[in-house]
Amino acid sequence: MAERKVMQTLCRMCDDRCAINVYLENGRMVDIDGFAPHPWNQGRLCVKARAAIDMVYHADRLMKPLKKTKDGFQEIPLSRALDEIADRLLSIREKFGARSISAWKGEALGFAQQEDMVRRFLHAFGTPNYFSNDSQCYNGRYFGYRLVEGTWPVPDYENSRCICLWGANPPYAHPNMTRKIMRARKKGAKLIVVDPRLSAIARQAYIHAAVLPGTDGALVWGIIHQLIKEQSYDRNFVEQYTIGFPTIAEYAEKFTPEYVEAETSVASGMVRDIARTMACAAPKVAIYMGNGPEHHENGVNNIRAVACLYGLLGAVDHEGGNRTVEGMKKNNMTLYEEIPLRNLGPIGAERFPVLYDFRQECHTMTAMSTILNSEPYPLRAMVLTGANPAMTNPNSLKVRKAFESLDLFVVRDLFMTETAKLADYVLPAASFLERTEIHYHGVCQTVTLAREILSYPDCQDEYRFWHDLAHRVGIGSYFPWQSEPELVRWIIEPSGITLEQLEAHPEGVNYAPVRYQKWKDEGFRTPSGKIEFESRYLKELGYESIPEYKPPSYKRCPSTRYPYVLITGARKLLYYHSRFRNIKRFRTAIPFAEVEMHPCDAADCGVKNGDTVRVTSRIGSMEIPVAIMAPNEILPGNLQITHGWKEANVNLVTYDDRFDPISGFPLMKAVEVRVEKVNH
Ligand SMILES: Nc1nc2c(c(=O)[nH]1)N[C@H]1C(S)=C(S)[C@@H](COP(=O)(O)OP(=O)(O)OC[C@H]3O[C@@H](n4cnc5c(=O)[nH]c(N)nc54)[C@H](O)[C@@H]3O)O[C@H]1N2
Ligand SMILES: Nc1nc2c(c(=O)[nH]1)N[C@H]1C(S)=C(S)[C@@H](COP(=O)(O)OP(=O)(O)OC[C@H]3O[C@@H](n4cnc5c(=O)[nH]c(N)nc54)[C@H](O)[C@@H]3O)O[C@H]1N2
Ligand code: SF4
Ligand SMILES: [Mo]
Repeated sequence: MAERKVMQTLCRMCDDRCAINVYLENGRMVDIDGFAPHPWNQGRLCVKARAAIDMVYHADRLMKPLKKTKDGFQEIPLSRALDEIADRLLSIREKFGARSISAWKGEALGFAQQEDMVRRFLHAFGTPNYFSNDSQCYNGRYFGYRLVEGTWPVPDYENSRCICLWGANPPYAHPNMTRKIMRARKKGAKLIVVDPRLSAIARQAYIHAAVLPGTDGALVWGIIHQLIKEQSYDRNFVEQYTIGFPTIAEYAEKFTPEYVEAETSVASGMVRDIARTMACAAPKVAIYMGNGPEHHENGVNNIRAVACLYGLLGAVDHEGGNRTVEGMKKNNMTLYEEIPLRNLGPIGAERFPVLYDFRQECHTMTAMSTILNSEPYPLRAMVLTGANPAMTNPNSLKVRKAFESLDLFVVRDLFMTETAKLADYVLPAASFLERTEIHYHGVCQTVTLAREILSYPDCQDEYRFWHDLAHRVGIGSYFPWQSEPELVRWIIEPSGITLEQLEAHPEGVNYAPVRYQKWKDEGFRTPSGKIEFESRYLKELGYESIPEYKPPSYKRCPSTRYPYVLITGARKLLYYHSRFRNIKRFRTAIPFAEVEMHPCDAADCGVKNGDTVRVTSRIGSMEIPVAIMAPNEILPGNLQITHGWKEANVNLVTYDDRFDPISGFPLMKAVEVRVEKVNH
């Protein structure tokens, strides 16, 4: 008789982290379904959850450590691989100093303890050079909000009367968010979507404002202009809880609806409609900003302007508006206080001081140049885990060159990716179903234990890897915990919640009740304690003090050489960055990459559906088949290509040398390109 068992954990095929039941037969996973008692997903799952079984048991899964030799990759015992890596780290440190060593944590590992243990290792070893996918994700938005409100709040969709999705497409990117939005819409909330494309969510909208890429700031300022002109902003809130109103009121003057229309292509009447719809619903206006606005040269200021708009609507930390999440008390794994290393010159911190001040992140694009030029000092070794930057960072050719020129490059992954191929050592990693970690669902303020369901001998979990390496390079005392559960026990200790409680409650444990308007007693977590329409902190760093709108380059100086504006990275439901192309049923559904084009542009280029075109920017070029969209699905002059396809890698053309000046984010959503038909 087969031994059957069911275990609860969290899905991590994306960062939504839905609660799941995993069914096992004789220790082998046979099915996954939703675990209904968890408040986050209430039993619902998206199509990716079950594909975790295909991923874990995939025939191409790496199972043994590999070392690159002149005859290609050769298997090597795990302990020998770790010994050799440790020896090389020590000798590189001896020769070039500790800061020549770095690590990179990718999106696949999430953002809690897996990130912190990498940071801990680095500081214990003596180097500040921590890199992650957050050089191009999240921080742009986080900074925009933090500068104005002190933190990035979550939308309170279900109590909202007006929902605005700004450069986000939750039906593909955030399935649980979509459910909440649809429920609110049924209760009468008006949905506004700001997106150059008619995305899946834009199809559901009451108003779809198809802005030109990178012109969001003009639209926000236009809304602000209307609110002030019609005196429909929250005067009491503004007087008591904000600073800098006169300055922004003066700046907003020029953003008349007509000016905004010329800048953004959103009709002037629609600008007025948006402002009135928001004013009528205020303060129950819930705005969510996605990835769309942050991959631009003016991203943070455009996002900051939206955060200012919350202030004017009085929607900050308000029921039906945007709520500030409370964190759980916990022990901090990082060593930034015990061993501060800013004096060692973290890569990118001088150029993008906010990135280091707010997040202690180093800048991945600067790192590529540093590796290649040793400026301002040599960066010679990297341990990379849960990322595939040869596909996901801009300017892939340069990324490849940089990784190839390292003295030591170690990659931990489940598969032999384009990045892993460049490594000296490839180590098989445990998947999310093979490790134990905690996750916080900020929206419901619960903490949940994600549990190890199975394991493979050589596929180490993240903690075991850093622990074993630390003990080999003489910093073992910083990694005293014997296992992940022990580490979790230490992390959660100050919360008063125990590991046993988490084990007994797979539906999660609520760590703090949801409260609104906390600012009444606590103020805001900004330097002034108020909402900062104007930022003295930024001014002192040499930036403009208010979020001025700067038109994107393609508008300021249009290029005849590169006349099209390429948006990249619009999510597809089935694929996650460079992941899951190897899952057969997904590949059958979406078999190849395409460049999405307006029919007029296709006619201009003389191409039809399925023809191959060459897309070229100043950085590089790539070839890809054409998909002609309906005329209302994409703006004329714009193209869209989703990243993550090795057969058609759009990051061969994205810029790694044009940045948002505050976040350091690369320009990936208004890339000037030309398009030519390829005759094969
Ligand atoms: N299935 C799936 N889910 C994912 C991911 C995935 O790869 N696959 N990735 C995850 C990650 S790490 C992230 S960061 C999130 C991202 O989640 P979202 O931010 O929701 O990302 P997208 O679905 O790409 O939606 C971004 C939208 O912005 C629009 N856009 C582009 N440029 C502009 C602009 O200048 N202004 C405005 N207003 N809009 C613009 C695009 O057309 C697109 O529709 O998704 C997460 N979820
Ligand atoms: N042009 C363009 N580029 C973009 C974007 C865009 O919009 N446009 N979006 C950017 C954004 S927002 C992000 S977040 C980044 C993401 O970029 P990355 O962080 O590089 O994410 P992935 O490509 O998904 O790579 C994750 C890797 O981790 C591996 N993996 C999966 N599970 C595990 C695990 O449990 N342990 C370990 N060790 N490895 C695992 C996977 O096999 C995969 O190779 O991409 C960015 N790149
Ligand atoms: S939304 Fe889908 S992929 Fe993401 S955690 Fe939930 S079930 Fe998994
Ligand atoms: Mo991301």
